[in-house]
Amino acid sequence: MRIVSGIQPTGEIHIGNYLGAIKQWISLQEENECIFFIADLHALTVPYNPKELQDKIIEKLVCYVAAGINPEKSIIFVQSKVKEHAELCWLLNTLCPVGELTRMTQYKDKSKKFKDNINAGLLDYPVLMAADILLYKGQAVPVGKDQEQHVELTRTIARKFNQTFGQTFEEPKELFPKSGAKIMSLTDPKKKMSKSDDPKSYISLFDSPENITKKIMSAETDSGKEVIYNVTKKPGISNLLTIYSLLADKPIKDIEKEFKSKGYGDFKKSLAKVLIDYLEPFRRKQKELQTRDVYVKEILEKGASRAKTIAETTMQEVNEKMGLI
Ligand code: AQP
Repeated sequence: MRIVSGIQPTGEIHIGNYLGAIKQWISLQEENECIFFIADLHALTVPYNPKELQDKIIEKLVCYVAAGINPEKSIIFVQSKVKEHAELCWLLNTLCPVGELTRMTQYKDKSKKFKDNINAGLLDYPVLMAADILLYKGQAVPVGKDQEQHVELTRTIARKFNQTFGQTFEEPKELFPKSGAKIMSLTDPKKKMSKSDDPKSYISLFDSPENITKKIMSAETDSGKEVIYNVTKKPGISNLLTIYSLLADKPIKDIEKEFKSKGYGDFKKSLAKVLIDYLEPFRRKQKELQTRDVYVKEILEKGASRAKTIAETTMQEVNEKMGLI
């Protein structure tokens, strides 16, 4: 299968991004043709600082590789380096009703959050995402649950294109992990963990052991003291149990048993240790990559050139079918 997915270079990549998306990418790259990009054009739709953005783009590449994406196996590149993303987005815009875009949950949430900057790019985000996927004729998109609506819209746009201009695109399907498709905020377990929130609400992949311990020990828990999975009654503990189970590779039932006669404090201490141990190799690899600028640039150049070859072929076909010369 051809797999396509990306992450915006906003904030710091957290364990929600990892468990929802990157962890799937790592296993998928073994047997599929994978295309992973840094979605810098998407990041322009919310307020940002241009100098910081440049640093964040490189930071994200380092993060992908440190977390286990293999540049020999997968194509890794920066979205804006392949101009066909923006070009296809424009063409697909002409097929997408505005009404479809105004009903998108992410658009509604972000327009509320950034009241002073409700720009046309924010509204058009899902069409650019459709272009990101269809440009490579992606068949599957490993993402977290929050992106479900956008992949659904990609299918609608692909269908409309095929009906209007002839069969061109396969309708891509979303790939959610069995568990971890929606990791919740540590400070408010009713909200999803998000890069643009307060750093106390997430564990970054490169947080120091001290910070991990602090954040986990002060994570919002629920009344009572039993370590039991119950999303409605105990959303905080259930979220922590999900993280524990995925990182320690243990069923939730076994973790509940282990902490049956212990309280939240012991459970949290143990979870902090699980996180620290799991993320230790990531921190080590990050440090090593930070000293290898040339290698990092090479990955991006090689990735963009491989991506461009596929993108140009699709654009030629799309331009012809749409009547452009
Ligand atoms: N809390 C989450 N649980 C599971 N998966 C998640 N993803 C995001 N949050 C969670 C998945 O991570 C990938 C990259 O996300 P993105 O950079 O495109 O931005 P996002 O979905 O908007 O993520 P954030 O963290 O909330 O970023 P900001 O705050 O910048 O908007 C996607 O596959 C997403 O599903």
